[in-house]
Amino acid sequence: SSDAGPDHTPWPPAVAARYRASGHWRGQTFGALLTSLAEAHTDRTAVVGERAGATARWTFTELDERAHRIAAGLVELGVRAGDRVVVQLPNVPEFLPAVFGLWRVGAWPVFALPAHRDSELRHFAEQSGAVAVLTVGEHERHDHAATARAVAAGVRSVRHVLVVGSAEFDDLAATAPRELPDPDPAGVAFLQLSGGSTGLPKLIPRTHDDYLYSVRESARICALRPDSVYLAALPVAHNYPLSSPGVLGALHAGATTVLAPRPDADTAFRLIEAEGVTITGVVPPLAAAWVQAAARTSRDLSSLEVLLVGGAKCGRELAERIGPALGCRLQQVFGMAEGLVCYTRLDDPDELVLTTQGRPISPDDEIRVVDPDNPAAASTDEVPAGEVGALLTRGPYTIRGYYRAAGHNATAFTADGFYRTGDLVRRTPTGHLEVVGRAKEQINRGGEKVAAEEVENHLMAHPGVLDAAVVAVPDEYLGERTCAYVVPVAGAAPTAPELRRFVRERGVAAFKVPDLVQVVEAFPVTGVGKTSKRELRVALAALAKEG
Ligand code: J2J
Repeated sequence: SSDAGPDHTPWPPAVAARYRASGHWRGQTFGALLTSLAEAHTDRTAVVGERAGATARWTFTELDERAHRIAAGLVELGVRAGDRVVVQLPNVPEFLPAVFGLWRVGAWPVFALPAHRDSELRHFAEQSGAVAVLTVGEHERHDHAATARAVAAGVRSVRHVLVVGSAEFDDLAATAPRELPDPDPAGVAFLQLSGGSTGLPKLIPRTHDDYLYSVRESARICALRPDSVYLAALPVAHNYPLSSPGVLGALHAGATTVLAPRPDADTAFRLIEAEGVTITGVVPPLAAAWVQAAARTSRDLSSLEVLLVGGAKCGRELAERIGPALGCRLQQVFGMAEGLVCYTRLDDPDELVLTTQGRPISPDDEIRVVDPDNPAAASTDEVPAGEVGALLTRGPYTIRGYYRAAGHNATAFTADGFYRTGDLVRRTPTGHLEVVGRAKEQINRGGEKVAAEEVENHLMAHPGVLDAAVVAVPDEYLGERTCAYVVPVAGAAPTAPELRRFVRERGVAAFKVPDLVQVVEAFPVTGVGKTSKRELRVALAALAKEG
């Protein structure tokens, strides 16, 4: 790509010094953290998870030991500090020792989601220059190992495919532990994925120092204690169940993490009852499904104290039903893999908990609500207090730039280092944020993010498609779904099912396949001749009215 420039953008040295002086950044790596957790919590249960019909129940000591062995095995394989490894693991217990093993080596996990397919994994491997892909075999009727091998065959840097559950992986995980130098805590620890709005997902470089700060504070804000039990219901590689407070917050507190193989109410309620789960996090559609299921469940959910809801807007109606239906406290969370995470506090007045998406983790999270009509607004272009504007942020755990994306960074960040979140918010006098909309070209499909341009590019690869525009349609269950407007080339007549199949067969996550397809003769245009997505949304709303 044209994105020449430094691989990533560190915080300015004076700012970094400030974050260290205030105790946010403590110079600890994830590997060192696990060592100290194992010393403090030895025989307490760290992780409970299921794979291939068997339940694993590992103590902190066992988790630490497994991570040491995997680290040694990776080194013997030739994986080195600074190498990138695409990790595509569903909620299997091996996720934790494998990721901590990589961290001990100083290798960087690149966190793919289980839903990602060939085209996304290839992009992550290419963009990061990954040396290996770590995955599972068959999962939810998809052969992940085969996908990983296809990626390895197509991307030169990829030398190894490691499959959890295979004899090779078992051997690697049985390697004798060895001393390894601790990586630089100020250095990159892993690459997260952006929800994206342009083209393919961007990679987000997070450091040990910055991420551990957000994890530590999240655990405190969510009141995690050693006797807490956190249920990871969502795919654990995602930033939310990983760190808000997520499995890392639970580990940090010496609590137990339970990995749900699936997020449905049957599975989750079974685990809540069996493991005495005290806290978990879901997206709004899942919260709605759990609320419904709770009315007729025979499971005992009385251990549940807190339900986090975030990833997409939780409307007031749903928010009000959660406490009564599930017998727990609602905690809203508004976060992003780029950094900033906001929580309603457990002792906030109900009104704030029901109507806002929380306030930032850190007193040093800087928030600016700026002119929403100017995509290039500076951090000084603030709207009057209490009005809606575009959210900009910078702080001790928000990145200053995407990985290997200098060109994109020029518009995604302000000159003074604020990240343009693309979210439209209003700020209350208490400093809480209410998310009221979005200025970015992204569809939020019940928490799963779809970059309009990525799907448009897939559609435009079809020989019968001249132009494509993907927009959000309001949806009662998911909040939003995707609608692809398509202009055919002269003489072609691609049908909706054909186009949906075409996108799916290009190897993309199922949630990116357009829910609706409308074939039209031309797009409405704006004054300067650009496709008017606003008018397309209006047209869709009219269509929906006609029923
Ligand atoms: C409205 N929009 C929200 C909310 C995220 C914790 C929780 C969520 C994420 C996440 C995360 C929202 N109401 N409560 O990383 O650590 C939308 C916004 C935001 C984008 C980020 C975490 N919570 N959103 O969802 O990187 O548009 O992270 O900018 O996937 O999700 O998406 P993502």
